[in-house]
Amino acid sequence: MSTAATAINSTHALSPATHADPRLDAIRAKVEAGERLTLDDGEVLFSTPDIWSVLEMADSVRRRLTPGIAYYNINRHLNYSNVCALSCKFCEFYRKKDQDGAYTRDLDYIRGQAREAIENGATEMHIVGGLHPYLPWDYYPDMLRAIKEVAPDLHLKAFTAVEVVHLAKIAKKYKAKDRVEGIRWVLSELKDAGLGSLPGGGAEVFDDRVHDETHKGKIRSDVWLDVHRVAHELGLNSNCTILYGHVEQRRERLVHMDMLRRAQDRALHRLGYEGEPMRPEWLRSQEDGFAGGDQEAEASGEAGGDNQIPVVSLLRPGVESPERLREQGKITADDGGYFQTLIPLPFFPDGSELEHLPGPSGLENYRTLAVARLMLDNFPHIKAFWIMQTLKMAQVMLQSGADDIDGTVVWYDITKVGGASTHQEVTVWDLQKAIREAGFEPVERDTLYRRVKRDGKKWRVET
Ligand code: V47
Repeated sequence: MSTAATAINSTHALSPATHADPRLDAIRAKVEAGERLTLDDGEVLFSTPDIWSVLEMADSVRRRLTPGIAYYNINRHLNYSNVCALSCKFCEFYRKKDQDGAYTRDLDYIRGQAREAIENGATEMHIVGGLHPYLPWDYYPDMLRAIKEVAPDLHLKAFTAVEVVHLAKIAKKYKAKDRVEGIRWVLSELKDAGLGSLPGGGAEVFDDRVHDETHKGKIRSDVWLDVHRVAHELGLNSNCTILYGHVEQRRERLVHMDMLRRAQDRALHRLGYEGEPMRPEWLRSQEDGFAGGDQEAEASGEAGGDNQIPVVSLLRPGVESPERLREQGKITADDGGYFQTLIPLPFFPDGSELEHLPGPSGLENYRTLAVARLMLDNFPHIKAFWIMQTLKMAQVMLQSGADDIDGTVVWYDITKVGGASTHQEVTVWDLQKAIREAGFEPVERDTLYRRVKRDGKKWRVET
C-alpha cells in the first residue's frame, strides 16, 4: 500500500473503544430541536469513535422526514457517449475519440433504448455522457425529442451541470462574463425539448485544491451551483452528489455540504419558505481554522452575499416539505424548483488514475451518509445509490439516514463494482425485499418523489 493510502486509512481508523462521547450531547439536543448544525459539529460527527450514535441520530432525522417508508424507482440509465474532452483522475468511464471502447449512440439506438425502457415499465431515464468535443448542439435537444416521441411519459433526468456548460459553449451561447445567460438559454431549450430535471453528478467536492488535483478543467463549484440555481428558477428540480474517499479531507466534505444547504435555503426561500436569520455562530464555525479561500467565503455566504437568506430547516415543527406543498397545490413548478436529494458517491479506484488509493471503508460510507443526513436539514431525501454502495450496504443505510435506494438501473457504465460488468440489474422484487427487510414499506416513486400507482407496465402518479 502506498504512503498516501496508509495515511488515509490511519486518519479514518476507529478507536477500539466506542463508548458514549459527551461531545455528542449538545449535537443531539440541536438535532432534536431541528437546529442547524455547524461545520464544527460536523467535525465532531466525523471524528467521534461513537459512530453508532451518529447513525442513530441520522436515523431519527430520516424517520421524522419520511416515516415508515423507503423509496425506489423503475429507471434506466443511458450514456449517449463516453468520449470526453476531460481526463478526470477519478474517472474510469471516459475514452478519447479514437480509443478502444469509445462509443457515441445515434438517435435510432437511443429510440430503441427508450422503447425498451417503457416496455419494462420504467418511469425515468437518467441520461449523461462525456463532454464530446465534436457532437453538434442539435444532437442534444434532438435526443430528448426522439425519446419523447416514442416514450412521452418517460421522465428525462438528463445532463450534469458540467454538460450543461459544455452545451452552452458548443451552442456559442457561453460568455465567461455573463455565464448565467448562456446556461439559462441551454436549459430553456432543453426543457422545451422534454428535459424534466437535472441529475446530481459532476459536483465531486466543492474545493479548489481537490478540483485542481483531481478534475482540473471541469467547472468549479460556483459554476456548478449557478447551473442548478438557474434550473431551479426555471422550475426544474435537481439532485446533487458528493464524490468522497479520494484526496479530500473530511472538513472539505463538510464545506461541500454547507454550500449545498445554503443553495437549498435560497431555493426554498424563492418558494416562500421563511426561516431563521443566519447566526454568527454558523459563520464563526466556518471561518475558524480552515484556510479555504474563495470556497470558504462561498460556504459562509459571503461570496454571494447570501447570509441575508434565512436558514430553513425541514425539521422545525410545522414545516412541510416542498413535495407536500406541491401535492397540496400550495406551490407549483412555476414557483421554482429545489434540490430533492443528495447522493453520496464512494470513490471506486479501480481503472482510474487514482488506482493507488484505497477508496473509503464501509464504515466511512455509513458515516458520510449519516453526516450528510444530519447536516442537510433542508433536504427532503438522502439516497443510498445501491449500485455504488451495494444493495446490502444500502439496506443498512436505510436505517442510518437514507430513505431511497434508487432504481432498477439495468446498465451502468460509470463504475463497475468489484469488476462487475456494466449489466447491473436488480428486479423490483429484489428492491422491495431489501426495503422490507430493513423494516420499511417499499414505495415506488417517480423522479419527483410522487407515489406511483402501477398496473403492470401501466402506471400513473397518485394524486
Ligand atoms: O458525476 C465518476 C461519479 C457521477 C467515479 O442524480 C465516480 O439521481 C465513484 O451522479 N467512483 C455519476 N464515483 C453518478 C451520479 C448519479 C448516480 C445516481 C443517481 C444520481 C441522481 C446521480 O459518478 C459522476 C462522478 O461524480 N464518479 N467516477 C468513481 N471512480
